Amino acid sequence: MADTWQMVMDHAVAVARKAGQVVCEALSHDRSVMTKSSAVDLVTQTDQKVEQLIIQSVKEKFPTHRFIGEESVAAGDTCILTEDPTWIIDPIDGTTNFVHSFPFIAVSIGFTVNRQVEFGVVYSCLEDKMFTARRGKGAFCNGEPLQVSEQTDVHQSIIATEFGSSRDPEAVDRIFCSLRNILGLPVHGVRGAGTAAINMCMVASGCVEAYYEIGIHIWDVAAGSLIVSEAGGVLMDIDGGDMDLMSRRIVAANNKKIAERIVKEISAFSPPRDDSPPPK
Ligand code: LIP
Repeated sequence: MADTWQMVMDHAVAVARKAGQVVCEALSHDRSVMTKSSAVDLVTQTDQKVEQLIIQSVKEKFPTHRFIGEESVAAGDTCILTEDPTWIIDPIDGTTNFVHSFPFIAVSIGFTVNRQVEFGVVYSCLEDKMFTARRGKGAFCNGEPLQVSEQTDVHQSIIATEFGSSRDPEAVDRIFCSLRNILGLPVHGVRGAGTAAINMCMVASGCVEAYYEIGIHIWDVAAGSLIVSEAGGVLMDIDGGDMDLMSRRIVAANNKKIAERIVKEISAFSPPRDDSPPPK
């Protein structure tokens, strides 16, 4: 019997590539920039157009599937993960990069069944790198297998993180406290692509030992979480517990030793969960 989810994943890869082409074409036009949760939480008409392109193409082929899309949630859709087959979509991960033509921009599509990620697709469209993973079947970039770094010494590592889009003073203080702690271990370096999805693909590719961030959303990390684990990496919450896709906190690393070492240095805080009821 044909593998049901493989057929679905094949569609995800095709629509991610098409979406990436729309994003790249939009780079040569003026981008109308709007804001969401803060003056630095940006969105453009291209984000909205690409999300609708993906959703409409899926509805035609898989009419019973559900969606959690960044811009649909921003427009008021609920962010509740059920057991139903669900597409978790970030149409442009790295929207700020897109607005500024900073060359790391990804279309990220995660797919869950029974609340478990069955496949992840991250298309880094300016690099033309299609990162994919099926649960239990490995992770790949343009068809080549991915393997995390074998490094076990955090002092010989590169760590990725982001400053995020919160400018709340306490959150900013904690972000810089964590950054200072990790930089001072010392580590070889700290990097950030400006997109959670590509940061996680860099962990899966072995060029970064770990990525952590507080403030991300499920659509930023759902696809990348499977790509990391299928490349041999580990995922956990900022406090060392199990990763919770709705918690807005993540550590993705090449191995448990590096992950747990990073956790010790993070000044943790808890943004409102993605599945929290909207403020009244
Ligand atoms: C981005 C994330 C990134 C985070 C940014 C932003 P977006 O997603 O990928 O990790 O630091 O604040 O949330 O908004 O570009 O889809």
